[in-house]
Amino acid sequence: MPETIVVIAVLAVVLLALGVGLARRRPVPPREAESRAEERPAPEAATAVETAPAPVAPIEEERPSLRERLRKSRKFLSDRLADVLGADDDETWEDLEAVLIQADLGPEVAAQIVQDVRSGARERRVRDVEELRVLLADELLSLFPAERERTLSFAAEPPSVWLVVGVNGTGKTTTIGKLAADLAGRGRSVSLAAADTFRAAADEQLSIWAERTGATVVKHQPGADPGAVAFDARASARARGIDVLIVDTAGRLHTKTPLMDELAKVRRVLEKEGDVHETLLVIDATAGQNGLVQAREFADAAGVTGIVLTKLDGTAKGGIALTIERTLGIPIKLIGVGEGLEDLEPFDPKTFVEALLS
Ligand SMILES: Nc1nc2c(ncn2[C@@H]2O[C@H](COP(=O)(O)OP(=O)(O)OP(=O)(O)O)[C@@H](O)[C@H]2O)c(=O)[nH]1
Ligand SMILES: [Mg+2]
Repeated sequence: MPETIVVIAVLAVVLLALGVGLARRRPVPPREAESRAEERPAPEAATAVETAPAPVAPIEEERPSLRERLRKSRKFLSDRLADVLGADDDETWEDLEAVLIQADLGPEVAAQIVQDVRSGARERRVRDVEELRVLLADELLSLFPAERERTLSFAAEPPSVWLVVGVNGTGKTTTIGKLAADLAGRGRSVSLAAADTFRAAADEQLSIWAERTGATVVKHQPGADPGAVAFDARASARARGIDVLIVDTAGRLHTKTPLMDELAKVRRVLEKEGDVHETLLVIDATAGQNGLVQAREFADAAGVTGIVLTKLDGTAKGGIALTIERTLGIPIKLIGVGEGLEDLEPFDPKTFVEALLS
């Protein structure tokens, strides 16, 4: 009898979880103007294309809110703000500057913010910690221009081609999996190009994501030319009328010139047959100020159109987002807040700043 109750309880939890998984679909907002691609003959045999079964609704627990996921960053700032904003003396403001620098805002940006908040506080005779928090939130928000485009670009005529780049281990392949899941949920067909031919298990990892999301994978032999994989994947995507092709690339140090040249070549090869609609640079938020250096180098080599800031769930330092936007003017488009399929969020500056300071 107790076994029956346990079985019923387990079934109930599974059904509930399935219901939650199916009911919830979060946005990676598209900007789109598209039509179907003309049908072309299938690509030649050199390219291996794997087709995976249709996606299965994930079974998972109720997700914590973004605010909860940014708990570490939030706690870091808010704890210190309470200490710091007690008195209006030079030391207090220097302490606030130090807190912002610790949160990865970068010294120049932090100094500017503190100067502006301080003069704003004086003008408005603000004494209350809460009011100061609002002033600070406004200042931080002003670093993200409202007109900056944060949605992902789609081609007028499929396939849309998105190239994903970044240093080793930042979360490129995981982000691609999450993007594929989101697109599949919107009824888009997705193909993934395994242009990381450097690491032996890279294409297997991509194939696992493809299986989970119903995408196809185009791959060559290990060690093959990544440009050739990307080129074939584009041809294959067009021939098959795929909506979005996402190209995975090997992690590479932004300081290694030959590797950065290789990336520039992948892009050039892709562009032989049409536009690259997004070049997404994946940055690990825990890398701190190094993220700024990475962004600069990758932007030079591959023409980055947007940044995906990952692992924000695991760091006390979200400030690099503000520094990159302010210094390089490249929009943060998405944030990664966990390792699961659904842990990708569109970046919304207001929500982000509120989550950091609330
Ligand atoms: N906590 C957390 N972990 C993440 C996030 N994104 C990726 N990861 C983890 O980071 C690790 C590396 O992820 P990958 O997707 O393999 O990174 P990559 O950039 O493709 O790595 P290389 O191809 O080797 O350069 C994995 O353990 C992921 O689960 C995130 O938003 N939050
Ligand atoms: Mg990878």
